[in-house]
Amino acid sequence: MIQAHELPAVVTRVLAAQPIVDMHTHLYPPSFGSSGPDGLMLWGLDELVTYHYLVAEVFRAVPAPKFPYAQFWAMTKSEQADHIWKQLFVDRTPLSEACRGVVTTLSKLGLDPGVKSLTSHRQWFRERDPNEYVDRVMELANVESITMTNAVFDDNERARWLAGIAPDPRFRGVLRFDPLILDWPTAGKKLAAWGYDVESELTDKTIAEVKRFLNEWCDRVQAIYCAISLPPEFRASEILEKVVLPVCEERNIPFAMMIGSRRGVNPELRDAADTGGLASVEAVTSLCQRFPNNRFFVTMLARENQHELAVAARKFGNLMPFGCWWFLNNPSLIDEITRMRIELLGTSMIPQHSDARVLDQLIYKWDHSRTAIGRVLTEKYADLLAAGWRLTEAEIERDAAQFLKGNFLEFLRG
Ligand code: RAT
Ligand code: ZN
Repeated sequence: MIQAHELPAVVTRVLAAQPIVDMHTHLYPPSFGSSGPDGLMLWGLDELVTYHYLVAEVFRAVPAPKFPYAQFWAMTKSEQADHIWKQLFVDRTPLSEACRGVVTTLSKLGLDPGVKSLTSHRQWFRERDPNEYVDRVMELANVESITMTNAVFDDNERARWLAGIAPDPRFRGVLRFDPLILDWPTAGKKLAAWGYDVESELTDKTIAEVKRFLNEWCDRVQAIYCAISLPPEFRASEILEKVVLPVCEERNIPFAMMIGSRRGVNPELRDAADTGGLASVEAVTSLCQRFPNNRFFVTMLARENQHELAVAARKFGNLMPFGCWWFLNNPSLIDEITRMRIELLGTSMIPQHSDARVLDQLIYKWDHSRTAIGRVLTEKYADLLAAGWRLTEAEIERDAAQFLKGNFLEFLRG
């Protein structure tokens, strides 16, 4: 039985020891290309330092037009990294969450985060073998499985799948097809060019052909679920209801909706251009109610949507809230959201995913999240002890396993 004063140490130890199944990342194995401008596997120092969160932050430190966007994008990746390093890590204190993440990652890799120049670290990364490095990072982050985001409308990725990719047991596939739902006219033209007999109207034949497309690609990427990122205004659509949800139901896989991203508010920032907005939880509950044979993973980008989403999950067993996404992936917000979710849902939610784009980020994203989740759990267990519960370490282990792995895998199985 655990005493209150032992809680911080036990919770920290148990969370650290629990391997993670990361349910949403943008990571790829080396077989998708680990170098050059087209390689999909992003890893190493320059990618870490030019993460789009840090691109946004360097333009706060040295704003355009004083430092023109075009000048930044004309630089090589290493030059961009040097610029960001100087502005955010040398001339300023790297206090933001994304900056601290680089510091944590370098420290855990045994590299001095206090250097003025990146040259020697760059050399260290150059000497890594990408394939072995995946193992090293997964071991350091204690991540047992990485879930990819396989964007079928991305020409580079699509070509690689069509050329044939040997499966990598460390990575699992997820089919992502945002344009199909957000921009059917363009997506439909692409499908037609790829040999599917589709028309602009959603006729029975077109529905059958789009289903064939989704099924073929789910098979190809061995999709464990399908996914989309949606704007705040999102409402159900014909193609979602007549094509996507039936395919997910037939395949018995969940559909993940990441709701609230507003794309390209400042296009000059490229990958860092997007912002978030308040969305409608009703759009979610309506789907959960009308499609009881479908299962929905849902994360929302607006802090203001979190409470309503957690309440909705109390009403629908086919709704699984997950993660503190993107601008919510900050300790103060993880603390608030995780606390509220535990109070409303107990252990029946997935507190976090990494959304890592650069392999090395797994190290910090999970280190920081484990700490934030651990603080909340410690307090919740203390409250439970005060209420008269006798808590064992095995119970804490069971909770950690559900939060970091089991709830995701169970919801996949249905
Ligand atoms: O978190 C991010 O890196 C965003 O740029 C998006 O990729 C978002 O996570 C998404 O999956 O759409
Ligand atoms: Zn993402």
